[in-house]
Amino acid sequence: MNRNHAAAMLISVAAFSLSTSAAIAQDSGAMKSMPGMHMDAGPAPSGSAAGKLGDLDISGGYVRAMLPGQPVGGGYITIHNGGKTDDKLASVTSSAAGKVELHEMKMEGEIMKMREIKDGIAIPAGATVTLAPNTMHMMFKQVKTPFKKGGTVPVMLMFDKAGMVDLNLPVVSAKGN
Ligand SMILES: [Cu+2]
Repeated sequence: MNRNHAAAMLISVAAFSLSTSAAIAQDSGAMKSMPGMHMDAGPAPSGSAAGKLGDLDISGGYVRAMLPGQPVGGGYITIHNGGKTDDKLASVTSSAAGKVELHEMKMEGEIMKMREIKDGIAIPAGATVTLAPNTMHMMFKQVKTPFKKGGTVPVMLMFDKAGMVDLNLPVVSAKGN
């Protein structure tokens, strides 16, 4: 894992606590059948965003530059839950996009398909969950200004237990470096 602690300067942590939903425990099996979840997609590019929120260590956050005509942007991040309680990445918002969805890639026959993960991404106690090319990603829709290499994209990650955290994700090349 490539962690750049200089990137931590970009981060502010908001320590709000969200009320706990009774439904969380039932939802944690959502990612069980993800074939690509443990695929090694290589290290995150240098300069990627990192932060800490309660028991969660966040690292490797970045988005890819958008190619001309590309309607949506993709973002990636790694979340480690060092605590004893399961958590869940419930949603992501960004002032740079009308909405941000959580997506997973899945092989259907020989075709890689993308679909929305509607009930959030489980971050079990002790686990490290990586959103990386070919597994899962943040999908930015209704992007206001196409992501350009060298820029940053602000996001707010909302977790069921840990609360929310603001990160500025650096924009790397469309190829991911
Ligand atoms: Cu997608």
